[in-house]
Formats: sequence, C-alpha cells, structure tokens
Amino acid sequence: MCGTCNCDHHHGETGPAALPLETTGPRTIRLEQAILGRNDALAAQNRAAFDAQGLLALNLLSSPGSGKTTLLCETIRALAGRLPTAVIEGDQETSFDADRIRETGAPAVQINTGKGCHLDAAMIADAVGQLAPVRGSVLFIENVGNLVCPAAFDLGEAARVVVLSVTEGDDKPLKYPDMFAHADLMILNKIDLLPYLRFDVARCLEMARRVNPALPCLQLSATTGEGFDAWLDWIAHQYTAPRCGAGH
Ligand SMILES: Nc1nc2c(ncn2[C@@H]2O[C@H](COP(=O)(O)OP(=O)(O)OP(=O)(O)O)[C@@H](O)[C@H]2O)c(=O)[nH]1
Ligand SMILES: [Mg+2]
Repeated sequence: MCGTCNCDHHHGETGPAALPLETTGPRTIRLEQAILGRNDALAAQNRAAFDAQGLLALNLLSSPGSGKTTLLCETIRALAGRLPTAVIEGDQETSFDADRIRETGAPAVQINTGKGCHLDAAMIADAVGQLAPVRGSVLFIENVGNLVCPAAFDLGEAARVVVLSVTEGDDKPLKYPDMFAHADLMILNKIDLLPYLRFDVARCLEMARRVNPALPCLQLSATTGEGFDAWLDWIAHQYTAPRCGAGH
C-alpha cells in the first residue's frame, strides 16, 4: 500500500522524499495500520448507508487502460430502462472518464486524487453525497488504474470486480496477488484481440485460482459485446442477492 511505497509523495517536489524500504520500521507499520483502520471504519459506515439506500456498490479495479470506462459505458447502456445506475470515477487528473459516463445519460462524479494512487472510503462518502444516486441504483466505482494500492482500501462496496485485459499478459494474477485475492469477480476483457496476442487464457485462469480458488471469471469484449450477457446476469444476481455487509 501507499504507506510502504510512499507513492503519495514520490512525485512532489516539495513533499517528503520516499523512505527507502530498509528505513521503514515499526513506526511506519503503526501508521499504516492506523490509516487502514480509519479507512475500514469509514467503509463500514458507507456499507451501512448503501444498504439503507438499496444501493449495490461495485468497485472496479484494474491497471490503467484495461477497459473499465468502456465496460461501464456499455453496461450502463445495456441496463438503461432496467436498473438505475450512477458512477463515481477515480483518476489522478482530468474528468475525461466522468464526461464519457455522462454521455450515456448516467450521473457521474469525478474524483481527482492528484498524487494519490487509490480511492479511499472518505472520498467515496463525499462523492456519494454529491452524486445523490436514485434509491436502488447500481453504484459503479471506477478506481484509479493501479493493480497494487487500491487492493488495500475497502470502500464499502458489496463486491470487487478486477478487470484484466488480454494485452497485459497472462501472468498478472500471480504478480499482483493481493488484487486478485480480494476480488469477488474477475473480468478478462478485450478477448476480441486474442487472435493477435500470445495470451494463454487457461494459464491466466489457473494463476488467478492459485491466489483465489473461488474466484469466478467472465471472458468478454467491451467493444464487440461478446460475453456481455453473462456480466449483466452477474450484476442482476448481485442486485437481488441479500447483502451480508461483510468487508474484505
Ligand atoms: N479491442 C478492444 N479494445 C478495448 C476493449 N475495451 C476497451 N478497449 C480500449 O482500451 C482503451 C482503454 O479503455 P478505457 O475504457 O479507457 O480503459 P480504463 O481501464 O478505463 O483506463 P483508465 O481509466 O485510464 O485506467 C481504449 O482505447 C478502449 O477503446 C475491448 O474489449 N477490446
Ligand atoms: Mg477509465
């Protein structure tokens, strides 16, 4: 997480320099635990508020460019007239993604994290207040593109969806195990590109299941629509399933 990589400060010219790993010690670890503990408490509050408003909150996580916004735009179009949707977008800079979502007709709030590399529960509480989603909405949260730090931060979501695209390589689940270990669904996106790549789907799925044996995986293409029905069915199932309120 960020306390370890200190990535909130890496790029700041006037910010504190990143600590070399060998100088981190018990004090750093206590600080990390305090940050995560505070986040978990706020995430529990978010979860209770989502349940009270009948919101299904889904946290989408992936490396940059795997297709999260494309997937969300197509999903919102497919759900139009069936389920209300709303989106919280997380990026370091720009409102490009929120603009893309609004073009579909769904309400969206953009969070810019600046130097930060993940969303946290406090940011979500603030954004939901601005967004004021319709009761019973599916609330999609697109996290900052990053396969590392966002895994450590519970946002109060009902489920985590990790998106991996076939252009990234089939070994990612083992290289970034935390992200896959804490996911409730894996989407393998951009399968339309498989004929042009060396990507072993079976090897990828085997690696994902090594870190998370129960992880379901859907293969789809957000641009051609192949495999999309199973994703919409998964959302519908989550929507109707009783939410246990458990964290990750
Ligand atoms: N061929 C193909 N391209 C796709 C697919 N899904 C997304 N793309 C393309 O991948 C690129 C990145 O897509 P985005 O939706 O912006 O990815 P993202 O995960 O939201 O990116 P960040 O928000 O920057 O992390 C765009 O050029 C999309 O058109 C797909 O299923 N197949
Ligand atoms: Mg995006």
